[in-house]
Amino acid sequence: MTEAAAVHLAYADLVSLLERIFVRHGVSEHNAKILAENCAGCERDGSLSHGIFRMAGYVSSLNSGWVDGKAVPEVEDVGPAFVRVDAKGGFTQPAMLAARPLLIEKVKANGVAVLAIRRSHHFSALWPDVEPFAEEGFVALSVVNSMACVVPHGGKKAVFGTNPVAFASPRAGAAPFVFDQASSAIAHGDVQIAARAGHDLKPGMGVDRDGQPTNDPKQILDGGALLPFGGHKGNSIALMVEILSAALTGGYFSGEFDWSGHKGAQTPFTGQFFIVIDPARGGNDVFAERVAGICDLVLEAGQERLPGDRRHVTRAKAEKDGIPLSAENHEKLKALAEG
Ligand code: NDP
Ligand code: PYC
Repeated sequence: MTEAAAVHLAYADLVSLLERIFVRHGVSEHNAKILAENCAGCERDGSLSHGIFRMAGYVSSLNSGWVDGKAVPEVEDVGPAFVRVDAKGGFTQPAMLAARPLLIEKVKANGVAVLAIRRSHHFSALWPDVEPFAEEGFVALSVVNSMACVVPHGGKKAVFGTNPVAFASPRAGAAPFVFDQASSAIAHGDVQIAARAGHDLKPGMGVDRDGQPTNDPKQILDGGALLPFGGHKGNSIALMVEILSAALTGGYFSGEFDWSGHKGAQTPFTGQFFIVIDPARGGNDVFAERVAGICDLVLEAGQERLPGDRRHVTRAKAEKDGIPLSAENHEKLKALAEG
């Protein structure tokens, strides 16, 4: 948040405000609680591209009839280590939570299990999906594809979504090690935020509608596209995410779904994939200590901080002082809840 914060809300108060917005716009109370906790958690941790900034988009998608806020996911037990979920056109977070007990049961029984969610909408950061697994002692990796806005390396047409990958591992003596990153050079949400603020992007993030490099976020949003991070290497990760999140789950590729009949739709209708591992099966009794060890080595070698550190510092401050919101954003949320 760049402007001075006029309001500091306790996490529980922000959750309750967001819950009211979701329910008012057609989300079941069960799903609204899950989505509100997810979104408030992003805001609390300073994941601002997926915090309250996204509420107008959630509402717009719900109002357009594109996403079913009342969807009840169907969990299928399809193998000793394989769980599938049909999210039935709803959000992925309730689908994941519906499958979680069976998934954990399978991880405990087999040492590893996968979860494939299809026909689902994901409009948030990915770290809230994996961090809780690591807090329970498991290693987790998740990927989700989104909407076509990334041109393949050397290509001309957007094929990939911004396709993030998130990974979480227990770490002795500290919060789990977690990273969560788009496979595009920048998340689409951050391009929107830069466009709104009138800031240019760093070079190498996107192209305009003619495929020419541009640093102007508005040109990227107006018919242009993003680039994968790291050239051909990020490109392969984006492609892997499409394969795991869509081909494997039975969901749509990022360029495959047609939302043109739903004016205002913003939430990508794709799939999400998880691998969850019980590290105890690795036969290493000091797994979490080893993770802490390699993290320490990285810091001793000169890396300023580890992924997740910024979030935890922001979270601790928000837990002490409340979650900072500008007066304007607070008013906008209240209007969405009441108007
Ligand atoms: P960032 O580039 O901001 O951060 C990526 C990761 O790198 C984070 O784990 C971050 O940790 C870490 N990091 C950042 N700077 C440093 C540093 N200097 N040293 C060490 N680690 C660092 O994220 P992205 O822009 O790639 O993605 C933003 C969000 O957008 C993600 O949460 C992602 O899930 C979400 N997203 C969601 C999509 C969807 O379809 N739902 C699509 C694309 C993106 P920290 O958080 O502590 O800064
Ligand atoms: O920020 O790239 C993004 C994004 C896409 C879908 C949800 N967030």
